[in-house]
Amino acid sequence: MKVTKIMLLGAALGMLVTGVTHAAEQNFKVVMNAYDTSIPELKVEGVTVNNIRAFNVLNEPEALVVRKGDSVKVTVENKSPISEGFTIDEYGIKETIKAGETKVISFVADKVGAFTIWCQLHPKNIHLPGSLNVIE
Ligand SMILES: [Cu+2]
Repeated sequence: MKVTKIMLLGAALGMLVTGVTHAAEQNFKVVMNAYDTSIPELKVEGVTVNNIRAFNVLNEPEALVVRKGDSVKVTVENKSPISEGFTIDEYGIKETIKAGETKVISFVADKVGAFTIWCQLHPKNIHLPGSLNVIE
């Protein structure tokens, strides 16, 4: 009983060490979701404004964490009703994904740091930015 536990622990540690020492392949699925923020009626200082249509877009998950040297594959599905962008300046990535489409974006994480994933088509207060975190 005790020997089995020690062997299992040894195997788990071995897997951990393997994960740290070898560059891995990292696969992510990111879904761009639109959240309705429409306001049917708004009264401001006696003025009534009707039917303000708006939405926010979120990349889910927002943060991707990888290790330096990893081969990264991000499958991005756009569930927003309009085209959305996926840009990481420091990695030279700038993609446009049409409504309902899915794109696969691949790169090697050769630069360490925290990089903004943002949409080049919309303001950052509407399409909220995410991050790519590449650690040593
Ligand atoms: Cu966008």
